[in-house]
Amino acid sequence: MSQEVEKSGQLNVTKIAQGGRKLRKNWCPSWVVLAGNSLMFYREPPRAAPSSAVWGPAGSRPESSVDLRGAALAHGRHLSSRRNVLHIRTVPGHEFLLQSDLEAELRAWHHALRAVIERLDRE
Ligand code: I3S
Repeated sequence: MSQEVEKSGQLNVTKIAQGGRKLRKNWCPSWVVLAGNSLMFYREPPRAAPSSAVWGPAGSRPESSVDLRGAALAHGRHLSSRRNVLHIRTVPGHEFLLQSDLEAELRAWHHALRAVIERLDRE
C-alpha cells in the first residue's frame, strides 16, 4: 500500500453497531492506523521501529477496516461513561467508539480524523 499514514497509535475501541444494527459493547485495546480513506484496527502494535511498521505487525492484516468516505465524527460522551470518547459512524452504518485516557491523544485523533473526512468530502 502506498497511502500515507496520517496517524497511528494505541486506543481503546468498541464497535457499537454493524450495518445499523446495535451491538453489545466490547471494549478492547487496539492499534489503530489512519491512512488514505481507511481507519484500520490491529490486535497488536508493531514490534519493529514505528517508522517502518506503521501498518501494524509485519505481514499482518488488520482485524478490521472501515471506509471513512462520508463518515460522521462526533464526541461520544453521551454514549459512554468513559472519558475522552469519539464516535464514528460510517455510511454503511458501522459505528465505533474510540477512547484514550490521554485527553491530548484523543484530541489529536479527532483533528486527524476530521481532516481526512473533510478531505474525502471535497474529493
Ligand atoms: O452503554 P452501556 O451499555 O452502559 O455500556 C456498558 C456495557 O456495555 C458494559 O457491558 P455489559 O452490559 O455487558 O456488562 C460494559 O462493560 C461497559 O464498559 C459499557 O459502558 P462504558 O460506559 O464503559 O462504555
